[in-house]
Amino acid sequence: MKILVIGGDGYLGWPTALYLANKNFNVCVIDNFSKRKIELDNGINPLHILNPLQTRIADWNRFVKDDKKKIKFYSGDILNQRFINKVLLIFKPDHIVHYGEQPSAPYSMMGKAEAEFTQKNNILGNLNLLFAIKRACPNAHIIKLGTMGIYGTPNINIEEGYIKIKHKGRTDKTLFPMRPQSFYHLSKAADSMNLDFVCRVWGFRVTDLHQGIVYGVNTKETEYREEFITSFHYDHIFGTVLNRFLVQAVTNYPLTVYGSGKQVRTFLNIKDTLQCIFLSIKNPARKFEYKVRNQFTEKFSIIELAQKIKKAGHKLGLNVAIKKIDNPRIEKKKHYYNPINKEFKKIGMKPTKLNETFIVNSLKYLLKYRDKINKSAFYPKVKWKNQV
Ligand code: USQ
Repeated sequence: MKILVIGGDGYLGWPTALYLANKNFNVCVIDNFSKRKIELDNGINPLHILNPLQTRIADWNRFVKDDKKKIKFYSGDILNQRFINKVLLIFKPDHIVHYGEQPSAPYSMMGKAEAEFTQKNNILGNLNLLFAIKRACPNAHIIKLGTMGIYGTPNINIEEGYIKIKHKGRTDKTLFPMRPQSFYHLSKAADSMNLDFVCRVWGFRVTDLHQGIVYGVNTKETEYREEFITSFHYDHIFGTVLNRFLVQAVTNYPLTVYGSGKQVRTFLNIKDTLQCIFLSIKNPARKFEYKVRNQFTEKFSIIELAQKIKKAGHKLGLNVAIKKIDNPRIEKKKHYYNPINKEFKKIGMKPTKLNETFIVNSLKYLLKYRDKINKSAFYPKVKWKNQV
C-alpha cells in the first residue's frame, strides 16, 4: 500500500513517515521546507539542529536495509500545481497524509504578511492537492490534519464534525459551527469546507482529523538513532504549551501560563498521533464520505498542566515556578468545554495517558540538553491585538 506524507520534515510528518515505513507501507515524502525558512527569519531553532531531510532519509534507508522500509522523497511545494500533479501521477498513492501546512497560530497573528502566507500556503496548497488528486488518483483516501481549534470554545458539547439542528420545527444535519481563534486555525476551517465539498461533489474520500495539542519528544523510530530525532520546538512561535513547559522546567524558567490558565484544551501524546494515522488508514472514509474524527486523548486546563509539571519537577529536585502572565491571545478566561472523541475509541484507539512517569522521563531527557536551550525564545512576543 502506497502512502504519500506531505510535510515530512516536520515535528509530526517525520515520525509518521518512519513509523509507516517501519510497518512496511510504501512511503513517499514531500516537503517545501517553509517551516525551516520561518525558523531562519525569526532566529529560532528546534532543540536539536537537524540534518537536511535528504540526509535523514538516506540515513534511515541505510539503517533499515530492507527495501520495503525505504522512503522515497521529492523536494517541492504543493503551491506549485505542476509539482504536486507530477508526484501523484508518478507515485499514485492509496492514502495521502497531509501535514503540509504552516502550523503556528502565533506566526499567523504576527502581521498581514504572515497571515497571508499562512492562509495562502494552507488553503491554496490544499486546493491544489485536491485538483491533483482529481486528475491522478481520484480514489485515493485523504487523511488531513485538521485542528480542534476550529471549533473554538462553544457553550455546548463539541460533536465530531457534525451537529443535528432543529429550526422552526424542521431538523437537519450540518457541519459543527466553526469559531476559530487565529488566522492559522481559520485556514484549517477553510480547508475543512473545501474537503467536505469535494466529498459531496466529486465523491472524494476524506478523513479530517481535528487534532488537539500534541506533546512529547520521541517515538519508537526516532529513538533508534540520534539522527532520527524530530523537530522539537519550545519557542513562542512553534512550541506548543506542554512541550514549552517541560523545557522551561529544566532551565528554571517560570512556566509561562497565559492569563488565568483556566482555559481548557485537548491533548495527546505524539505516539498517539501515529496510532491515529494508522487507524485512519485501516478504517478509511468511503467514497462521498467526509469523515471527521476528534483526535485527542485527554483534556486539561493550562494551570492544571503547569501544576503537574511543577510536581514532577520537584521529584527531580528542580525548582519549578509558575508565572501567570498577560494573555497575548484573545481567549475566554473561563468557559465550558466538552469535546467528544468516540470515533477513535470505536476503532480501537489505546490512549497513552499523561502520567507523572512520562513527565519525569521527559524532564530527565531534556536535562541532558539544558545547555543548548535558548531561554530568550520563551517569552511570547506575538500579541493578538497588535496585528498590523
Ligand atoms: N499557552 C500558555 N502558555 C504558553 C503557551 C500556550 O498558557 O507558554 C496556552 C494558550 O493561551 C492556549 C493553549 O496554551 O490557550 C494552547 O496553546 P498552544 O500554543 O499549545 O497551541 P495552539 O496555538 O492552540 O496550537 C497548537 C498547534 C496547532 C494545533 C493546535 C491544536 O500549534 O498546530 O492545531 O495546537 S488546538 O489547540 O487543539 O487547536
